[in-house]
Amino acid sequence: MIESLSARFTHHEVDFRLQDKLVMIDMKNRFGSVTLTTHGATVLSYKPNGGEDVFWVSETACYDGSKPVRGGVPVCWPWFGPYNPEFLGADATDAAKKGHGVARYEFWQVESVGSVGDATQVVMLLQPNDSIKKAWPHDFALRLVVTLAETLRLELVGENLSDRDWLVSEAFHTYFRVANAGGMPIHGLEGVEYVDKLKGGARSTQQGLVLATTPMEAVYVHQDAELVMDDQGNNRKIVVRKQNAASVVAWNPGPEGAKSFADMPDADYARMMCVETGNALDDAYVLKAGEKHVMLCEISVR
Ligand code: TA6
Repeated sequence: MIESLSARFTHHEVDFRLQDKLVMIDMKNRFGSVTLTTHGATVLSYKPNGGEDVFWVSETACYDGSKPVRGGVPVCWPWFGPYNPEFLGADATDAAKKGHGVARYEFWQVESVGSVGDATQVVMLLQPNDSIKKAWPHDFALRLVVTLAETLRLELVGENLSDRDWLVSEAFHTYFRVANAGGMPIHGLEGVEYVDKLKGGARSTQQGLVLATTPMEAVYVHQDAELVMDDQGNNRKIVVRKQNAASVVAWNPGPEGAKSFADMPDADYARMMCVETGNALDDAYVLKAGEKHVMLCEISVR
């Protein structure tokens, strides 16, 4: 497996290796390094040159393919959150078992590896298989384009190759590694409408600067401004820019939530913060038959 990938996709800045049962793809150039796995096309590490990892990954994550690796940037598609029959699944019982869509549970193919100017780029491709068809019986092509340059660019390209329109919701479910989640300022959400999942879905408008709490679960909608996490303990600001992604989900499981996850150390809720960018709730959109949608998330550190 590793030998054939290395032979097919020879590039001086890209290596393949196994970690437990999962194929890892290491990208390294003058801007830094990135690691992703073919399982779920989940990016697990991003180290801007000489810096600390931007992403948190659980030390007790599963690397046998039995469940998504907890951490990094899980790809949620073609639905975000619990399955909703409105999303057009065939077998609701099967789809209901796949929280956050089908994509993060599947092994993706490497489609291409190359240089784009000074940047290194890997393109991952997911196409329907028997497991996917049970929950999502519509023809599609889903690509994740990972580009390592001065920033890390993630583009999720969803193509509706079926003959009917779909309602799609999606997200990069990004787990950021931070020194202290509780109280961390998150700039860019001031004045934005949000749904507070910890208050039964109550809707409010964000008054002033967001200071993260542990736990927290807030879905900000119709938002397109740049986000800045002030990761003071690591003496850095993590910047997230996005295109065609109108929602931001700020999630932290808190101490009780962390304890409920077998694949998360109990104390780690304090060292991670999910600031997810995508299209959820009000921002779900219709992807018409034959159309394509490109969602961009660009991450950098200053
Ligand atoms: O994005 C927040 C959330 O939907 C939470 O409700 C929690 O379920 C989290 O995602 C993690 O979900 P997972 O299925 O990866 O355990």
